[in-house]
Amino acid sequence: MAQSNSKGPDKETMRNWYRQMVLIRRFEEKCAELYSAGDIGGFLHLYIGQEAIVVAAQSVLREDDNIITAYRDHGVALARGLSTKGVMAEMLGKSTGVSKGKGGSMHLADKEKRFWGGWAIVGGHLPLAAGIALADQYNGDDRVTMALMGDGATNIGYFHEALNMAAVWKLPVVWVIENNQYGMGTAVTRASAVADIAKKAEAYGMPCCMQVDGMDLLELREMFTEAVEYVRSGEGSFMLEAITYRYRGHSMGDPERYREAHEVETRKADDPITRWGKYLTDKKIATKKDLEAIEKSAEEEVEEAVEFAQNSPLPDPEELYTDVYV
Ligand SMILES: Cc1ncc(C[n+]2csc(CCOP(=O)(O)OP(=O)(O)O)c2C)c(N)n1
Ligand SMILES: [Mg+2]
Repeated sequence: MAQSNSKGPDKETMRNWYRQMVLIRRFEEKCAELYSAGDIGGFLHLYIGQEAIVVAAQSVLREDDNIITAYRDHGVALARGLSTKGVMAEMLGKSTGVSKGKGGSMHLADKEKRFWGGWAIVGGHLPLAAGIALADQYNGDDRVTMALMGDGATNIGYFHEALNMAAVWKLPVVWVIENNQYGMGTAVTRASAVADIAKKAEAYGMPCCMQVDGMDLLELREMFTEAVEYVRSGEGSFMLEAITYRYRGHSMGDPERYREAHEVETRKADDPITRWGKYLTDKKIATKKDLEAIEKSAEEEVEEAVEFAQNSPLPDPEELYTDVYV
């Protein structure tokens, strides 16, 4: 998705970022409804509030770059350009889903788009990111690997092992911490010895201490641009921390006893979608009517995806024996 030129992004591209964020939001609101109705099973972790991060990240990546994330992965899949129908069908466990209905919410992936998943073990995908980057480095490809993770993942052994190897071998990875303030129900300040997570980069000799407002699309783009340029030039890894907030529970059914309702309400003033919409109208890049039309078209896309998913067949029982190692 090449979205900018030397003069900066054009108006259509900027409106498209709005559409991508709205699409993710509407998609997940619909998923919450379908989950409550029993149409989606397993776990469901919503990205609501964090949309600007992946849309900004994707806007500076090349189509052949790699991206990998944890279980809060619907936004990455949609921003990466996986079909809304295929992602929704996966949510419903249908054979037309991006993982043939066998992965579900936490295991979205697409090999052709170099979106390597969707991983449920906290931090478990970080050594994989290092391995993907090592393969590119070995083959002389100038691809960048972007690895997104939560704040909680930075307290896991995998994180420290992966960052150490990445630093020793100067692996081309952009490590993105999505600090949404909580790991399940534990506040960052209670779980991380250094709550200022961006500082952890220093321990591995990476540029320090890159922190960015994760609710601000333009600030994010600036930092991602710097990070991707640094990594692609062969300097090694770059770690950045995006300060964000999730408006919904950790997953569906989270009683949210660890925070007050007014905390969530207060944080809603920072909503990345409202902010970006305001920027577009203030700068006369879009009218309120344009934004409404974008919202309507995103809603229609989600409705069509639901219809497609509901009318799709379940995987054949024989599929239990395909795509397995042993
Ligand atoms: C190794 C491991 N330990 C514990 C869990 C249970 N668990 C699932 S999500 C989560 C919190 C992770 O928080 P964070 O990395 O901040 O990501 P967020 O959910 O906030 O996006 C935990 C502890 C797990 N999936 N894997
Ligand atoms: Mg978190």
